[in-house]
Amino acid sequence: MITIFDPHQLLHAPLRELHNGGWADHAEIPGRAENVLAALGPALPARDLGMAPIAAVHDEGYLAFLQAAHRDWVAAGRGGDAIPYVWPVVGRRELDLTRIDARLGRYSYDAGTPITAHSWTSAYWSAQTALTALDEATRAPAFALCRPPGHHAGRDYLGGYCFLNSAAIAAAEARRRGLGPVAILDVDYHHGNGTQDIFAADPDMLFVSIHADPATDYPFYWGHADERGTGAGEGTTLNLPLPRGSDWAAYEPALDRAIDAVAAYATRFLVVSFGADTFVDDPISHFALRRPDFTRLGQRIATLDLPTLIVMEGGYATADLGDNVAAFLAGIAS
Ligand code: SP5
Ligand code: ZN
Repeated sequence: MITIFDPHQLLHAPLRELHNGGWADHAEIPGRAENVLAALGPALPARDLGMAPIAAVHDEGYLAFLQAAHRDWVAAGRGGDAIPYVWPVVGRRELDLTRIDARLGRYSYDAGTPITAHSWTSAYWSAQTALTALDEATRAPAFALCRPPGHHAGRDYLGGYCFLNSAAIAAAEARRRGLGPVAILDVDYHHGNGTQDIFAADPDMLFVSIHADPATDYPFYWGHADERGTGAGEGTTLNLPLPRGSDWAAYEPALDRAIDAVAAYATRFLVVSFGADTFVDDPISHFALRRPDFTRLGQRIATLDLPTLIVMEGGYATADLGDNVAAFLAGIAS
């Protein structure tokens, strides 16, 4: 299978995140992508397909904020990574404040996603990696080795280690090119709240997600089974939360439901948001999939027999990540 990767994606290296009331080493490190590359072998570089497909999904003010945020942070006399700490939860999001501290909160939903001097560059090339892989995916399944991940990022907010929603950007671009109906199948451990939000009211994009029950797991506020889309988009969102500890025996029936939903939508192009944080040894997650289960997961998705773009999301057992991704891709290609 063709893998797309751009080395600019390694520049973003957040130092720490809040964890159980203290600072911990950040889980979303450049070594993740390096480990995957080592397992898969050489990748093709991303082409620069420009800002238009990104601006078709993300808010103009948000994109301007993201490009300037770390410079603004430094200009305010700060060092290290820029981290939000106050959010306009009650009204007043429209206030156009200039103070970097206010802007950080306006354009984020969590404090776990530090902005470094290189976050924009890495996120931009992560999106270009997905768009380049989209070109390949019309011929044969293609893997976009995206980093930083994207599925928690919404139209105008970052969070969950994500800045630009590469899967959503590629899915919207696939639809614009007339490849649809397009479906997004999200199999990261965490609910893809950003992707869901971007397409919630959109009847022409199916979003199906299998993830840890948000009653117990991040991102808590989204991904519950009763979220089925809004307005004209009602019925084009399907959430399949599973309890902590779920192994393949628990996962497979949910996967069957997800696959049935994708097939019933008359899907002609599939985007898979793939996270390997469902792995039994993932340090921040609590499912129990083992390496052969990733091959089974890929094989089941391949039964759809659709043009497929795979976008890398989470997965934090770094030393196992490349082998887990390889197992999944082998299932897709079989
Ligand atoms: C793309 C993706 O998988 N994002 C996950 C975001 C989860 N963020 C909250 C997890 C809190 C656990 N803190 C871990 C500290 C590791 N040193
Ligand atoms: Zn995840």
